Amino acid sequence: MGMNLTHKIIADHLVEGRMIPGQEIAIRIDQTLTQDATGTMAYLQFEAMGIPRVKTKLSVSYVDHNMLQTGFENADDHRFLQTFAARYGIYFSRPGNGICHQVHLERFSVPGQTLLGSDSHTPTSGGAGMLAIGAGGLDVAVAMGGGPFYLTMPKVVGVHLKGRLQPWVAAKDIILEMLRRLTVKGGVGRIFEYYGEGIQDLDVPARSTITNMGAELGATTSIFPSDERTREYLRAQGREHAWRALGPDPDAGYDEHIEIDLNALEPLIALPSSPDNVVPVSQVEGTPVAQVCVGSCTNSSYPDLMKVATALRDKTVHPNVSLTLTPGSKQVYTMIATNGALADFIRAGARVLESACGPCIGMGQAPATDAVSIRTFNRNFPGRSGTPNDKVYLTSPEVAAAAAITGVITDPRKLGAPVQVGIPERYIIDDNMIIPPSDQPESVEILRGPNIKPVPLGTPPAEDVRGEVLLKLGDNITTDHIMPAGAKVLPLRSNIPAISEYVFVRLDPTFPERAKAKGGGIVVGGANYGQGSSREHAALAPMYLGLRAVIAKSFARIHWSNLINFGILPLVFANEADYEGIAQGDLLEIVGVRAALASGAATLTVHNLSQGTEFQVRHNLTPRQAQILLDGGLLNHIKRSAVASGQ
Ligand code: MIC
Ligand code: SF4
Repeated sequence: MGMNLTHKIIADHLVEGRMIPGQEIAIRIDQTLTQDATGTMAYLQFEAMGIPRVKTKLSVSYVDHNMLQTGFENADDHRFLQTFAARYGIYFSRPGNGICHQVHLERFSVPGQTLLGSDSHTPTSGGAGMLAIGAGGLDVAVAMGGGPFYLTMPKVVGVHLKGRLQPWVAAKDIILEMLRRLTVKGGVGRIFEYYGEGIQDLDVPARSTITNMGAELGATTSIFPSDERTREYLRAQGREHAWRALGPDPDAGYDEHIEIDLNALEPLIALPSSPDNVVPVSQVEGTPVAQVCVGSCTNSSYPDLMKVATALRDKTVHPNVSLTLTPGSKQVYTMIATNGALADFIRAGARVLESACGPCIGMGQAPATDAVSIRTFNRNFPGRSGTPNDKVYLTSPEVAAAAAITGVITDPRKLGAPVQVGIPERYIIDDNMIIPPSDQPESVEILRGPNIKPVPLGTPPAEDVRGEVLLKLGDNITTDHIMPAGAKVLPLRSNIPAISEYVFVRLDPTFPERAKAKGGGIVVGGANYGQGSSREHAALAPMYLGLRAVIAKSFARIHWSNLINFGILPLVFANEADYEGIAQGDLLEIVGVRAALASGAATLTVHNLSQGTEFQVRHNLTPRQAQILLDGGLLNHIKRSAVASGQ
């Protein structure tokens, strides 16, 4: 049996382990990316490692999240990031240049290379045949220092796209269909590799919509082959030299199979408040809409925006609708400004925002109370827009355009002849907003504002870990629940003591105060705990409040690694039924933690001292991860290893 593309790229980069699903492997990382909301911590951690210059082929620092400057914090952070990049050999994409994933795809993606990014939507570049993975900032810092990236070898799922997309049906509908079938936890421990005749109709931006939102499946990543469509895209980007043909062998095998018949696919929509709550648009047609937001790293490419602009031409946005536009990059923005499509948006009444994440991460444009917001984004987790009890729906740009015009959810097939827009022959290329690293790094002074506080370190666990159950939660808890983002909280990303005051506040405003009063404690969760973003703040800030362990039915990949990196024990119920026997406020004692981690024993006993019961949990850690926890987190572990090896 031949090899699939995923296995080929992993085999090319494998430094430890074997490609057996479920086993830990380590891969070499060619490129890294960070964004500002996770970048400051990642770079502070890189600095703590004492490495003078990044060792990757390419590292890029983007500024795209923290764009509202309502105080000094964000601007200070941007200045820190710019000076840090100049000093340590990192390219700096200035604020205004665009969303990290869109810009990276355009200007830096290289088929067959590996990319590690401190943002969960890093798989966007998988649309151009990269193995692109999202991770916590500390893992990215290690990769910048030349260290490998450790991950659990995923199963590779072959996704066969059969047939052809029908008019008004978009790449977004393919990934919404995947979410409808598999749910937000269906991709955990998996990489989705797309193939089949149906991929021929998808240009690279369309493919990247799919790989981007594969993050919502919980997948490790998603990937398309590098073929003539990839070549055409790289050529239009003036980078044909980066292209090489790369795909699965004709007789490639996959661990699992999925087939989607594009002929039968129709426009889909994710209802509030989970990306897998997917139904056909026709089912909710007529629902009044108050806001439409076009943009985000999922759907803000040139073809996406041109489709909306064309639909809006000579029309006015419905009087009850506020339409916002966030172009994905300066390149896309310049293109629509040059060809007149921006004027179509403005004339129609769109509120044109800067090229950044914007409303996707609650940086402004929170919708009105009880108002339906239609977004071309990838996440509609509760409250993420900034409005409590928000009603955010996720759709393709086509469906968004239809709603903006009619004021109600509308099947775009009713708009008449479909708008056909592909990628241009040649994009407008001008990298003037990407600053290369300094050639005199010693002379660069790193500027730190008062918002930038040192990274707190974890502490090694006691032999018996005792703590109160501070919260008992259900399934699919997101990192937006654990560590909210938005305009108020995001500026504190470089200041863990300050941001820790917001841990879990959307679920329970008393959490930070209770955690501090009790000297920390334990959280109990359901399945897929910690899904969503890569933000390590969802581990770091709880660690700062004294959280020692999370006991859950299962964990999302990135958050699980982040918990380990910051010395919080991620434990799963040996018997899920034991979840029922725990109440919030119970006092738990996990016995023999150090001994179990050191000996490799996978099962630990937990005494519920309040209920007088006991149950078993498992830690699922490799010996390497167990040692990280014994040392009180990855930074401590790196320091100890350096001391031990005399470096
Ligand atoms: C997100 O979409 O949730 C974010 C904001 O981009 C996060 C990163 C962060 O929290 O800074 C992500 O996806 O990893
Ligand atoms: Fe930015 Fe939204 Fe993409 Fe996250 S999902 S990187 S917030 S545009």
